[in-house]
Amino acid sequence: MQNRTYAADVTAGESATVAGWVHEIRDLGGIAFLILRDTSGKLQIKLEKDEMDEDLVETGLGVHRESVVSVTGDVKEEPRAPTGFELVPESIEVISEADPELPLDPSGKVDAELPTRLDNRTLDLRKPEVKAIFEIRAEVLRAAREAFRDLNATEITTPKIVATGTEGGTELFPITYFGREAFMNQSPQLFKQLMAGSGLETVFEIGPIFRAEEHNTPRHLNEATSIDFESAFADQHEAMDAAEEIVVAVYEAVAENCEEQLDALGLAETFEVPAGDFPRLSYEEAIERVNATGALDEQLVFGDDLSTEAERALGEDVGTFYFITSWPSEVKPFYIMDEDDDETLSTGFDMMHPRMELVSGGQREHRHEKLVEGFEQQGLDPEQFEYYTKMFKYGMPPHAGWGMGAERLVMTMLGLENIREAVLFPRDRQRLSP
Ligand code: AMO
Repeated sequence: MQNRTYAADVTAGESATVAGWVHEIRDLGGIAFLILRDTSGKLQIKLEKDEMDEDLVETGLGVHRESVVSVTGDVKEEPRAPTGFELVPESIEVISEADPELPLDPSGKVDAELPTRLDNRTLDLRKPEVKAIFEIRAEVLRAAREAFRDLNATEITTPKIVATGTEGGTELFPITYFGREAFMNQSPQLFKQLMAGSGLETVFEIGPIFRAEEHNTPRHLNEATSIDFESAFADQHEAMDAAEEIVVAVYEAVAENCEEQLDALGLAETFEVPAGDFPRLSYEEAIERVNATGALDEQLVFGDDLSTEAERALGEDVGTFYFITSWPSEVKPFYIMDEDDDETLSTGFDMMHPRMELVSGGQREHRHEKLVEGFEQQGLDPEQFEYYTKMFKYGMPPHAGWGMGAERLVMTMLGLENIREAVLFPRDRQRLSP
């Protein structure tokens, strides 16, 4: 729209055309205020019943909340107005009239349940504290991309329609691909490894992953966004260093560039950038520590995965981001390499936020024979993965990497209760539209 000025950018003493939504109409009798809201903020529009053109006042007072209007007039300084400015209108044009029955109140005066919010995201994101989540999410992804560039990583995008799964444990979503069975990809795992063996060496991808998780929890989605990293000639320790760098970099960027958004979320005073040097506990140390907290009814033994309760107990005990390293080989997938001196232990690691797991990774098995053995041990048919294993015969360097859940990163960063709050249009057991 030509000549449009954002509400936050008006200058006293100048004429301006502003456009946005009718946030509120305050009718005080002889005088009334139309509060206009746009992406930058709000602006008070003054309507004086006896002084101004009757039609103009009627239009301003008659328009329903959340209608889209454009208003032209002179901007005046007005200390009593919420932003210190007020616009005295010469014309008001109603561009798109809103139904008086709104499914959700964007002014936030009436709270809405999450399902109602998710059904009406357009209206929901008119609230500053909800819009702030997605502005911060965008900053997280932007900063991650920038930090990957510092790690010399090239951004790749890999297929989401695939012939096989890779992440045992969660189910696949089958689809029909020209009459053949295919699946939605659970992880770019195999593709990113193939690229670590290519001339690119160090790669990253930010893209969707699909998991047919049966359970409905506040931390699982059926379509999530994975931030994936893979690097040739790296071991698990260097991969952990990279994960730590990315997390610190995105927190720093949010602290620096999202002051207004943190404020809208009530986090301006408490937001903390982690210092790095996250403790690295071995799996055995981790289970001993969980057992020592006494939080679990049953003691953990070697080979157990960490339940949600165990993760919570350990997170409270450690109190910062931390890694769990040297997981038992049997709980990690075929592509994770075992430790040199102990085949029962793997190079697999998880990075944890005190609330939950954010990252899984490890050094990869790059020796062809061992890799094929691993497939067989996991009950997978190596022939189906030949496109992948074959490349390990043509010069595959040692490599390591990880996957980080973008929604969990945002959720834990902002203290959101439910992961769905960090997704515009979440996919879960119930939700397929919008
Ligand atoms: P994993 O399956 O542990 O590892 O996933 C990595 C990270 O992705 C996020 N995540 C999810 N977030 C929300 N809902 C889900 N259903 C979901 N599933 C995963 C989590 C998790 O820590 N290929 C390996 C990574 C690697 O080794 O490089 C993998 O996918 O934050």
